Amino acid sequence: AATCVSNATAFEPNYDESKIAPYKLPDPLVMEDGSAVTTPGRWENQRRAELLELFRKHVYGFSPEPCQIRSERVSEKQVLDGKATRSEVDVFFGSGDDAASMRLLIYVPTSADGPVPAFLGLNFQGNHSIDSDPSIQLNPGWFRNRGETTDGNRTTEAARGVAADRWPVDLIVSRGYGLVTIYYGDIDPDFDDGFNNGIHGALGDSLTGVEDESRWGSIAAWAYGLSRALDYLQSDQCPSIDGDRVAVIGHSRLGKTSLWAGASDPRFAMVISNDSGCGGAALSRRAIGETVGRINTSFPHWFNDKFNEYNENESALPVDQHELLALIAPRPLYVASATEDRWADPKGEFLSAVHADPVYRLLDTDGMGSDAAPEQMPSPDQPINEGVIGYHLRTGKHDLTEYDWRQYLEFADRHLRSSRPR
Ligand code: GTR
Repeated sequence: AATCVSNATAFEPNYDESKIAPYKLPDPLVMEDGSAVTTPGRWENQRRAELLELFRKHVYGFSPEPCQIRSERVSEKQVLDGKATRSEVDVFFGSGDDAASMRLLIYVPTSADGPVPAFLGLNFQGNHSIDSDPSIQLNPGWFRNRGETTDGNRTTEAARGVAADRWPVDLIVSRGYGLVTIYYGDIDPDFDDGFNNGIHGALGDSLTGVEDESRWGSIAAWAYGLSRALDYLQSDQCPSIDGDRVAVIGHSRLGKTSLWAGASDPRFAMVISNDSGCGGAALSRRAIGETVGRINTSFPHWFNDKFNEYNENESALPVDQHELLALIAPRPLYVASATEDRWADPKGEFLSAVHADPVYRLLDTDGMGSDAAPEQMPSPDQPINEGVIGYHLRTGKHDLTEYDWRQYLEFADRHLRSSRPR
């Protein structure tokens, strides 16, 4: 993203593997007291909870308990030559008239003969950037400035349809899936205001008994919004989508967000991390490309304040990001990287999946497939997708492309096709 160097002091990223300081990853299958986790029950009942708590305390922050939601359908229209029904639905964080809200843009295939599985993901440039149809309302909220698509932190008509490449609606719907997307700024505007705006401001008072330094950052707020969207998709208000078969997807900072959403909310049936990098899938201890210190300097609001203690001090972290992936086990997880996206450390993203594999195997799945996790990174454009953890390294830049989507659709065909009893 264009913002990555704006407010930085001199920072030279390291891209040289030989300069990585020796590190030891924490073992997801060893409790903090040193005892081994050797049964699925001990993982589920003890270690998983312990790790979640550690990520809340040291990395993403504690979020409030789920609030009540209510919803209001704003529009409904047949689109794509009648192939899909598109609707806009406002979901409110709370029952009061003045509760904060986010707007869901929802596509459902019209040919479906029952509730469909769906992808749910936040978008960067507004729902009106997914599709150039002028009947989608321009989002009235705060936007990071980005060329002619914005003017003084407001979106402009020029933003219509600009992100259509990242959201191949026709392809998704033709394959029998629904798509639900939300502008991330509806939940929390992406700038540092001391955690006061967005739902931080609206719901923050309900978060009590948490040290200031461990209160929720923006990634946790965005993930909280995704969980409330899932509340809606699982409710009677949304009969066309099967809320038990929702894959949460995100790119980059929103990939970090989909991982935290999937880790903290086990109702997400599948989780996709597209080029999520530092604070997402990439191992922090490698410190290749973007580092903990760098991300906390550029984006002080994404993580909790305590995460700053690990700037240039990653080995002091009680967790690393493979354990975030492990929190998603045994549910299907797909991690994707891109060859030119060195800032996000593709190898660190791959290794994270490899080191989450033992937890998946303990939980009786085939992890990354075959008998053991792969030792080598796959070649570009050679997905690993036989198991319940998928991975690919796409040729090209930091982006979410049709190639990526085709892999996710194939993976979803394997794992989300048949409905599961609730
Ligand atoms: C960059 C940031 C990355 C990634 C990216 C994005 O500036 O350094 O961690 O999140 O933004 O979200 O596009």
